[in-house]
Amino acid sequence: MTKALDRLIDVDPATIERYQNEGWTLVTGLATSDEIANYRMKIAQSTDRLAKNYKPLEERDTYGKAFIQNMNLWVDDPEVAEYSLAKRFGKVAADLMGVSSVRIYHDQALYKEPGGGPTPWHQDQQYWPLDGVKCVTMWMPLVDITPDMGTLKFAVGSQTIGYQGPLNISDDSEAQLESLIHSNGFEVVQVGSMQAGDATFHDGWCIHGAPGNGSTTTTREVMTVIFYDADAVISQPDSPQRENDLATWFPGLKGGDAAASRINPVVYP
Ligand SMILES: O=C(O)CCC(=O)C(=O)O
Repeated sequence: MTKALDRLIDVDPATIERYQNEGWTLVTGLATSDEIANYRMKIAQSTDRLAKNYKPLEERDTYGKAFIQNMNLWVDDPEVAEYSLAKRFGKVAADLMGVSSVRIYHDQALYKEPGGGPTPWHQDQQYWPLDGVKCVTMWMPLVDITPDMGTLKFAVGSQTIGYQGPLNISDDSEAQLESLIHSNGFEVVQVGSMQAGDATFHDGWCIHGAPGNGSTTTTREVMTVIFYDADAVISQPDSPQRENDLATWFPGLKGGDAAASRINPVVYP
């Protein structure tokens, strides 16, 4: 029997070209509402199990206000693993990056609570000891969302400028990257309303962020999965965040090793 989410879809060449030029793209209807209904519940249960004690929103810093973040849910629950390791998602990631095979780096649930703050501008790959490696983040809402609940915004084409230094998500990354976006003349686009099961994909270097969640009642429930070229080699970590990620997501490995620990299985093909 075919496993859930193993039905593959083809990405049209225009979408691949847009992703490669602009650093991001939207794929509508990547998962059906029936598929999402099941995994949404499993992801919420796993999020509850992994959740730490959160302070009230007003007592958190800018990063803490942006979302409740829980990582590697697929290791916590075999049904979430069906979702995060789904061939359907892995194939889209491989097609967009133009590689034959991808591994998972990690998944993460990002719940922006009602009244939750904006997500400052940042580049994902500055956290990862994967310099020079093709990486992509899939970002999928598990409920229908409108832009004022915090759909992503992207600085179009900003992946072309690569690493801009170790700038963690913070007021600093917001200020520095905002000024860089202006000086480079990058157009900023925000994704419109999305249905549960639609997904955006963004390049590891594409500068992105999100507004706060203006809803007073509804959490922006999002699940993300990060994929990278399965043949990648780990780069020498050159910042505390990359040291930390190396120990967390490539346990037992070091710079120069194949980026293939026991928690980075090949997802596609
Ligand atoms: O969900 C958000 O607000 C930000 C997500 C993000 O930056 C990412 O998935 O790379």
